[in-house]
Parts: sequence; structure tokens; C-alpha cells
Amino acid sequence: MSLRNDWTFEEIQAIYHKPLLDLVYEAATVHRNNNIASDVQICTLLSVKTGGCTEDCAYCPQAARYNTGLKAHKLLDVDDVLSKAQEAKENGSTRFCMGAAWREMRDNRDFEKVLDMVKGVNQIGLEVCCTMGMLTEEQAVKLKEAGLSAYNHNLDTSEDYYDKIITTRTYEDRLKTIGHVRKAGISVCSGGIIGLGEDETARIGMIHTLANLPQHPESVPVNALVPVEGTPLEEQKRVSAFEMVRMIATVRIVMPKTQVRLSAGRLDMSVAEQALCFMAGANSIFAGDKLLTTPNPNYTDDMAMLDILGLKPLEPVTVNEIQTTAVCHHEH
Ligand code: SAM
Ligand code: DTB
Ligand code: SF4
Repeated sequence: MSLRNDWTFEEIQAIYHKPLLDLVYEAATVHRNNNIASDVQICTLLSVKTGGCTEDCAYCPQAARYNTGLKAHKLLDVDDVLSKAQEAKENGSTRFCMGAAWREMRDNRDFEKVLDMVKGVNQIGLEVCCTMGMLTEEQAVKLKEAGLSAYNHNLDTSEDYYDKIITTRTYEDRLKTIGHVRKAGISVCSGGIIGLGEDETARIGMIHTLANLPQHPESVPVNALVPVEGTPLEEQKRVSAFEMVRMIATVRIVMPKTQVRLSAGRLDMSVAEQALCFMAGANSIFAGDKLLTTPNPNYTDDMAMLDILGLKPLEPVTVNEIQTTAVCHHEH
């Protein structure tokens, strides 16, 4: 089956609204036809610069304007980051994702430090991902040259709902950065959050935009809002696991080869609920007891879960290998 990027909103809507078990069955079939369903990518997150962010993202504990009691810190030292990356590797992670609470990347000393972090993590033999806000085309090229595998930049929600959540930058800005990342030859990681108060039209709208990008993102994180005290969304009701399943299954069906990451919100889900997410096509998680600033299931419990479900952590593919194996990328 070839990949499509001409999905209509109505087609995706019809998939999204199927009876849940029919939806899961179809997504599971698509997943098995396109991927090795027992492989799960394990990613580790590290917040390399925490808090004090100028933006107003309504969900985010790191925005300076909200009082969330978060302990902010400046950009960590390269050596500290590399020792965390080494630890992540020893724990079986294949991708190391560094997050910084910035509106955008600046061309300053910090950028040079980030380039050193990327080089170092790559040398350790991990795929390297960054999520640090908006990038210019030139910055994306420099990150690629330093060995960056992927860049995470979420659409977060639909274009129509976006300004209810963020006003300090536009949807267009997000799409531009994604374009710069793609053009530099870096893998695109882009997804969103459910539980922000959006309706199903907004959820479907976000999937519609992602699926119709010129090329599907290599990975799509699906986050459930983790409501944090002090943020405007602190009172939001947590989404049910079945809403996560519906999102994941729909993403899997319209983007068959994409890595679908069951991201924030796992701490509230049972193993049985997560099993349904894997059945519906999720094939990546963040492991380690912290996401960026909020807690995540502990590593030992996660490994026990994968074992129960017969899933196994994926082997790492580093930048050099990606280049040499690119030709057979679509063969399995
Ligand atoms: N500052 C950069 C940016 O916004 O692109 C990178 C870091 S930002 C924290 C990365 C992503 O984390 C956001 O796009 C959002 O999807 C997710 N996120 C942040 N806070 C969250 C929360 N409370 N619950 C779920 N996801 C959250
Ligand atoms: C993504 O989509 N989810 C991750 C990662 N990309 C950077 C972050 C989730 C953050 C959850 C809230 C926190 O821990 O601060
Ligand atoms: Fe800043 Fe990113 Fe949080 Fe928005 S999501 S406030 S840009 S750290």
C-alpha cells in the first residue's frame, strides 16, 4: 500500500468515528502490514533547559508567566548531558531527546553547546532528537551536520483551535519550522496533545494536517494533557484511555509507516489500557521516571510491561546507518 497525503477531512473523520473495536482491528492490521509489530522504540527525555519560557502555551508548566513552582535552570553543561545519555543507553534506550524551554533557537553560545551535545550523544551511539522551539533553515542544517537524527516540533492541536491554546506564535510558524527540519534532511517528529478542551473536530483536524504534509512525519507523538497546577489548564479533566486509543489508531491508519509514540499521560493508564494502544499501532514510548518536568512510569515497570505483552525494545539506528540503509527503508 502506498503512502497517501491527499486525505480528506471526511475520510479521516469516518475512520476516527468507527466503532472502537473495528477501528482497533483495522489499525492493528495496517500496523502489521507495514511494521514489525513487536518492535517498540524506547526514547529517553532530558530537559536540558527548564522553565522561564516566554511563550503562553496554556498546557505548559515551563511558561514563565504561570506560577507552577517549577525549578528553572539554564542550559546544562555538555558533560552532564552526555553522562545522562550514557545512562539512557545502558538502560536500553535507542533515542535520546533533549528539550529546551525556548520560543526559538538563538544563534549564540547556547546553540554551539547544543551542537556539541548532539555530536556527543551521536558518538555514544544513540539517535539524537531535540525539541527546542522554532528553527531557521540555517540552524537546521547545522544541527543535521552535527548528527541530529530527528527534531520534535508539535502542531499540538488543529489550526482552528490553536489560538485558544497559544497566542505568542502562529500555526504557520510551526509549519515553517517543520519545513526547515524536513529540508535539512532531519527526521520530523510532530504530533500533539488531547485533553486541552478541544472537540473531536480539532483532533481530526490535527491528524488531517499531519497526514497531508508533503511527507508524513517519521514520528507522531500522541500526548494526553498532564494538567499542571498553576497553568490555565490545571482544571482540565483527564482524557480516557479510549480517547488515546482512538487517536493512535486513526494516526496509524492514515500514516501507516510512521512511528506512533504513546507519550505523556501513561502514568494514568493501566497496562491493559496501554496494551490496547500498542494493539492500535503505538510503537514507541518515553521511558524513564521523568518526562521533561512531570513524572512517567518507572523503568522497571515499563520493561515488565513490554515483557508481558511480548514487545521488545528496538535496536538503535544512528545517523550513519540511516544514510546507508535509506534505500531499503520501505522494504519490511
Ligand atoms: N519549547 C519547545 C516547543 O514548545 O516546541 C520544546 C519543548 S515543549 C515542552 C514540547 C511539547 O511538550 C509541547 O509541544 C507539548 O506538546 C508537550 N507538552 C508540554 N506540556 C505538556 C503537558 N502538560 N501535557 C502534555 N504534553 C505537554
Ligand atoms: C512530546 O510530544 N511529548 C514530550 C516530548 N514531545 C518533548 C514532552 C511531554 C511533556 C509533558 C510535560 C512535562 O513533563 O513537562
Ligand atoms: Fe515554552 Fe515550549 Fe512550554 Fe510553549 S511548550 S511554554 S514554547 S517550553
